[in-house]
Amino acid sequence: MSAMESLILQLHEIGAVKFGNFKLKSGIYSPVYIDLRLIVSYPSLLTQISQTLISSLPPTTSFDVVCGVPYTALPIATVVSVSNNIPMLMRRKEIKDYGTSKAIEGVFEKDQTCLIIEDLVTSGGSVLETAAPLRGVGLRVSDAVVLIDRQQGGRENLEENGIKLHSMIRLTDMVRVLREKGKIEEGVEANLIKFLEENRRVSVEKVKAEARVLGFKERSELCKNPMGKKLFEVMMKKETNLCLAADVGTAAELLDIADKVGPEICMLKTHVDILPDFTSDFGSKLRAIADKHKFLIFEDRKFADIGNTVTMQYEGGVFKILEWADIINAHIISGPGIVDGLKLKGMPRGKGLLLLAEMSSAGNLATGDYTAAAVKIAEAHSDFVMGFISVNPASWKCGYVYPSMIHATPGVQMVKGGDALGQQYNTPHSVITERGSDIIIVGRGIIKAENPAETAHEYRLEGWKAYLEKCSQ
Ligand code: S5P
Repeated sequence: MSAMESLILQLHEIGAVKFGNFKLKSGIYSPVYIDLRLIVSYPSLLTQISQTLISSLPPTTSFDVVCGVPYTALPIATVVSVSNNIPMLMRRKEIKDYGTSKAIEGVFEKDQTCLIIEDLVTSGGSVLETAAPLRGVGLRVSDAVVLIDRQQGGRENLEENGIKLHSMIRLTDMVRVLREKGKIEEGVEANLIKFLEENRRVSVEKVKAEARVLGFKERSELCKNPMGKKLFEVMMKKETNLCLAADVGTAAELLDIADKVGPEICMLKTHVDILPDFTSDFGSKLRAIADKHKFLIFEDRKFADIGNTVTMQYEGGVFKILEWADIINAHIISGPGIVDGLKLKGMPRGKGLLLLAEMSSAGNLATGDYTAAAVKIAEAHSDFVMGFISVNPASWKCGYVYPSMIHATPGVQMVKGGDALGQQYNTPHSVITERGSDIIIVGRGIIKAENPAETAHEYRLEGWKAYLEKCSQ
């Protein structure tokens, strides 16, 4: 029996490979589920895997250091490093707010070559996520070695990004061996081959964007919603990714602060239902200021009802939001019908919608599967949905990287903290770089300042500096 066959049987034996009908992170159903996190409990198997990984590389592959893709491949990389006496590097998944804030830990020299070690490759996105910061610090990355290749486009996606993928076990080989050894039925193999044919390539757009941070210019070209495009253009032209949350006491004050802060912002966010002196000409007055200073108007109405009701709430009533707001937002609690409803009114007028995929307040329920559902709805309506209200899109497992979508993040102040009612604040730098957002939404940080215009200028500089820093990574 070959070393590869023996490994396949052992992986099956410990339950690291399972057959059935499993929902993957991406939302698709797969007839096979592979969980290699288990291997840490089987040290001799871990050693075998690490040895076979290195011996399966073509002899011409040379490298000075190795780096495992966090987390599952870290123990594999460690064993490779220790048993072959090759130094290892570690990529931080979460960059800390404090301390040295390094993305890559360990000692290395510029222009050294780093071999990436991965346990499982589907699209290749995780390998690219690790390659980007390694390349960012001056290392060369030309090869990656993986224990199992799911054969769903990873090899091609990596090749396009200058990385050759060496796979020890291909999924089809694994299934063939298990069938030959009588571990699974013929039908299971046929089912898997059919699945692979139908899911040959996992979104390349996603993977490419994961590899490097695209700038607003490239992203505006990918954006299907005209208001999203416009927002990207405003941000680039004015060099600002600051949105003012104008939560002031009266309409008069709002118009006053809009005019003062206007030059600093790309977007002004309103809660029109808090203004006691609202009159029907509010919209046209705010529009005139927005046109003068070239910012977009975002009414933070947080629609949440069924499709039919929101069409009326959007268009009618006292506020007539549809007439003056460029952008609105909605919860997805009522399902995708809410987007259909708002789209019915907003699309013909070139408006844009942000979905609340996360919230900034402590204990909120917009997390995990809920966030993933918002992403799915946005993908299905990318002609009208221009992005998300999000808090930490870099942590989303479900594709925050769709580069056409704009992330706007509330809960921003110059220092971390919160208010007495559950609001939680992060800094502009952390929101844009570590948390992967695009726009900082700042309310009390600016409106309660002694000089809001001056303070807005400071936030604008911070936000834009962080954006440029992210692009240069
Ligand atoms: O999750 C959210 C979503 C929004 S839109 N958390 C929020 O705080 N917001 C809004 O952002 C909130 O309604 C308010 O208008 C603004 C934050 O204001 P600040 O004064 O706390 O900066």
